[in-house]
Amino acid sequence: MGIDENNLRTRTCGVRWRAWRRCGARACGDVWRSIHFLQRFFTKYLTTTEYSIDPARSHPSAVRDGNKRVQKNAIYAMRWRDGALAVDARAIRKMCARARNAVSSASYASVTRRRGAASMTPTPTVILDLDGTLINTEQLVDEVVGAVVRDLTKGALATSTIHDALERVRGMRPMDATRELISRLSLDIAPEALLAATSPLLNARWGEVQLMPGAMRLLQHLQTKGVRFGLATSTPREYFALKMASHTRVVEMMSCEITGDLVVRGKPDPEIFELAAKTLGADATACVVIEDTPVGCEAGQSAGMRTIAVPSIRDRAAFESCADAVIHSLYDLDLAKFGLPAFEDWLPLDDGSADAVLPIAPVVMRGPVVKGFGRGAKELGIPTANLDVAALKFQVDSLAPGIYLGFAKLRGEIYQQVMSIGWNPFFDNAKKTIEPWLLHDFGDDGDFYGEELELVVSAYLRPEADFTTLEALITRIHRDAEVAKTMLQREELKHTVKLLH
Ligand code: ADP
Ligand code: RBF
Ligand code: MG
Repeated sequence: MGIDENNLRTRTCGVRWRAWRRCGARACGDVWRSIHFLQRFFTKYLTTTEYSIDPARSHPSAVRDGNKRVQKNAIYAMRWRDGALAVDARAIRKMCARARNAVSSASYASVTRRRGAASMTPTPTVILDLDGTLINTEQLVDEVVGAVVRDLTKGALATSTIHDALERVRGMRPMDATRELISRLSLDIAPEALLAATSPLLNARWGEVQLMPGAMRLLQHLQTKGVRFGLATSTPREYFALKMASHTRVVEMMSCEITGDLVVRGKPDPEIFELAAKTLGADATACVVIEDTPVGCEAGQSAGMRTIAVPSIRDRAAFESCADAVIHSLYDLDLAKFGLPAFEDWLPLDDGSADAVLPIAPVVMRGPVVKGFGRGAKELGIPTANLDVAALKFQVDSLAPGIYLGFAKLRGEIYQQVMSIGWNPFFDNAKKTIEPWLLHDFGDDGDFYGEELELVVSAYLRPEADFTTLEALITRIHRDAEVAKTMLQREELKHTVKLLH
């Protein structure tokens, strides 16, 4: 048997149920909107074990029988998503106020799962890694620790050997990583001594690190949808404060922050994720871990959790056995695949295709047009007016590698542009490039090397991809340009042109 419907109606809902009717069904006026209203209500405010209305299941009978039936379906829906539920009066009042009519009285009520009730899937809890996942520390670590190791070995090791070893130890606690690095590179130094050399240098620079692209969007989305989330980071508490000094908002949003010093064994041991789940009151099977390293994914997997990898290392194959999904950046998270509420900020193209673009906080970059690899126009028939990545490091780091659209200003004129930022996997470039294709035929005036070019990057389109043939790459870039031309006319993106000087 599921939840006793009458009991639920009187005890849990009572006055509030009438308020739902008033605010939801009646105030909203139609069946669909009332379903969505209730859905929002459940996902937003019933936070202990998240319940939600399934519109797909509610809809047919709802349409047939009208609003009364919709409300009944809400109850059924709760039964489908059974679990322990606590409704907090403040949240209900807030919800009702938002829906215009404040509820006159609401008291704390709870519905407890009954024996034998159908087992339901609660909305998962999300456990996030910090370094390389939410904050961009990895380049800094490679730069600082790499330099110390080079000094130590007096140039005996190739830069790529050091870099590979650093990638392998990513995700571990500082002392664990230092030990492992010494062992991998056969360094002649005690771990304590190496750590004493690197940590003051890093501590002096943690303040520089930016949030990873898409990190704040993800956290805000989870918060809005009432999904619980917390941190499980190998960073010890003393570094944590330094790293987060300019990102206090991120810390405030977390329901828990488990730092590396709180566990006996660090990642890849599952202990840190087990402790995070316990602190969040979640079952391991209901947890989704987001990680950038194989070490972290292994830890999550060993804890019995599902894992999403957003690799900060080049070797994507290293995640094959330990991640349930390997994505390119946080922009590409498919939350629905993990039973989480999907992002709602993608703008679909409305042309029957599945294409969509993701508006982002616009990024402006300007500088002289520099030489690239010299193949855009020649090999692809697609010239790209490259900007200097080194001079635009801050802007480039605030964007995930990928394909974007926006506007360009050149010689006082505005153009639409579609661009790639990254390594061009088809050509396997070793160097990151910024490559905007201005959507205009310049004819004989088409040489602007050294001239000042200003760009606004307004929306994300897709990750960089590899292709089996050059033709496939060219076809895809032409499609990107069509998408850009259409979407840049939309009000949601058009206004970003004003950011150009
Ligand atoms: P590179 O590898 O040096 O960037 P490309 O083959 O990509 O060379 O050609 C880019 C150059 O082509 C630009 O720097 C610019 O001078 C010229 N160009 C002509 N038309 C365009 C256009 N529509 N968009 C971008 N660059 C263009
Ligand atoms: N290169 C890739 O290797 N993969 C891509 O998916 C890709 N997409 C692109 C999309 C656009 C809109 C543009 C302008 C370029 C893209 N490129 C991509 C980069 C292309 O390989 C590069 O511009 C040329 O090699 C010239 O350096
Ligand atoms: Mg170019």
